[in-house]
Amino acid sequence: MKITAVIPTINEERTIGSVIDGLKKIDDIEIIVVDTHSTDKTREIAESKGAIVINENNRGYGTAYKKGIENANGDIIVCLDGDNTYPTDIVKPLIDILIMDKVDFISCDRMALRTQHSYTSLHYVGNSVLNLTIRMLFKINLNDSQSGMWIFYSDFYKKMKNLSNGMSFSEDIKIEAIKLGKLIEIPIIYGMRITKPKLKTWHDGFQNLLHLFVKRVQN
Ligand SMILES: Nc1nc2c(ncn2[C@@H]2O[C@H](COP(=O)(O)OP(=O)(O)OP(=O)(O)O)[C@@H](O)[C@H]2O)c(=O)[nH]1
Ligand SMILES: [Mg+2]
Repeated sequence: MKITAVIPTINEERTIGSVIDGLKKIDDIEIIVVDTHSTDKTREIAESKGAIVINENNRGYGTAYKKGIENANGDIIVCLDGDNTYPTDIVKPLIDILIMDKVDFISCDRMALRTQHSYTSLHYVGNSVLNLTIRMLFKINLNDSQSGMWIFYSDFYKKMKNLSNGMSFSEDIKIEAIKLGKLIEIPIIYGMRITKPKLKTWHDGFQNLLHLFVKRVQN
């Protein structure tokens, strides 16, 4: 099966190279970097390492992922950040599990193995509130509703609707996956971000919370 990795980026020059190098340990992997207005060397580094770089002019984490996944040729898609916080070494075993366990979607869980070092108490509380809200509104149990590393079949993704263009894409894709098929969460070791996050913890956290209520009313 052909594998495509999709990585959204804005100014990730310090880390994008390591993420790509880690992913290249998988034979014949296609790596797509969807970049929005980086003013540093993110695009040049990604291209020099053999990734396909797509420019997306419109801001939005979800917008970037939609563009990247649309352009992917893989049967299986791997999604992760360009900040080198998610482990690339685990991608290969996760692909094996996706196939052997006959599931449609794997979401990586940062909570089970979390350390104070890489995942702050504020993030933990925020994530827990969002997990609880999802449980109440959609009757869905997730350990890490905000995780940004997933592995799934491209044909499965094509069935999904109602995916947000913003940071809420991350909760939307899991809710859709559970609605349409079988999702499992697998614990991973989350690393520390060494550069400035694009996420605005309070702003995006509340936005993601509000989004869940709007989604509940609309669906
Ligand atoms: N193309 C594109 N990439 C984005 C956008 N917003 C965020 N990203 C990238 O998406 C990934 C996730 O953003 P992060 O800032 O790491 O968000 P996060 O992981 O929730 O927050 P941290 O835990 O602080 O890292 C990173 O690789 C960003 O560079 C966007 O609007 N467009
Ligand atoms: Mg990140």
